Amino acid sequence: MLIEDFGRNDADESSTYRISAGSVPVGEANGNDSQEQASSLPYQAAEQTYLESGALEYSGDQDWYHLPLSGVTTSGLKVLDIRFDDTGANPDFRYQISLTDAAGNVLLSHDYLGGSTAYQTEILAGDGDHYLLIQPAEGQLLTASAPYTLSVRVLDVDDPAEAAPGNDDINTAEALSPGPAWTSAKIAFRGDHDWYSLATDTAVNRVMEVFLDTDGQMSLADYAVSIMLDDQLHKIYDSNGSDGPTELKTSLYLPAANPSAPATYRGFGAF
Ligand SMILES: [Ca+2]
Ligand SMILES: [Ca+2]
Ligand SMILES: [Ca+2]
Ligand SMILES: [Ca+2]
Repeated sequence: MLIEDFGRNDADESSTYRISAGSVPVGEANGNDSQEQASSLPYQAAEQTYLESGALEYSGDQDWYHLPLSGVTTSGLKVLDIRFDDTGANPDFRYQISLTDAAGNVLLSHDYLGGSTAYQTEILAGDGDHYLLIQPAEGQLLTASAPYTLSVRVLDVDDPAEAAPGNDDINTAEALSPGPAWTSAKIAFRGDHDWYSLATDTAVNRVMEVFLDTDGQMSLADYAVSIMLDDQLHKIYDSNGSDGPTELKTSLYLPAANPSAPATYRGFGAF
């Protein structure tokens, strides 16, 4: 350990200080500081959840956790319900939570501010086993132990529209038939985009009506519907979906196209 003046050596005055150093017990010291050393997330069968509590306790502490997802089979989509909370011991400390799949793809990177409400998200799992990493956010200094709790529940989510090739982009949009019939679907995970296309008769002027609702059920997502014709035409959304059922509707004027024009693509997406 070296103590010295830092810079401005031409203006030094004598100045006293005191220093103390000692060792303290920690939950783990260099026990899981790399992906190779990742510790297993303990599985609680009763809650069907992987649960762990830990702490960032020293400079350079990284906490890697191994999720043995290749051994978990689902009939639908494998979605991870991830929850993270601090215990209020170190408010304003910024944690970073990262999730990677077996191939090293980063599926989630989130900064969590200590003292705020628990973080929860649902992520579509990739292939093979996964890894969760808890570390201080970039630029965040560690001056005191920063404890946390972490839980991961593996959900089996039924969303047939996501079967390959899925409907996550405009090129794999699912065709809708014009008319009063409803198509039921689901926003199944964070970042789920559901694209639909609608072929319209362009010989005459028309008004297109679009309805999206949750059939009277509480909505668990903030829904947005964008209606595209070459470029974005119109967007409707519910910025606080969780305050009750969602009902969105809109009407759009679709002018007749020049008969010599090529067929025009019209679709809309919700996310
Ligand atoms: Ca630790
Ligand atoms: Ca560690
Ligand atoms: Ca979907
Ligand atoms: Ca989708």
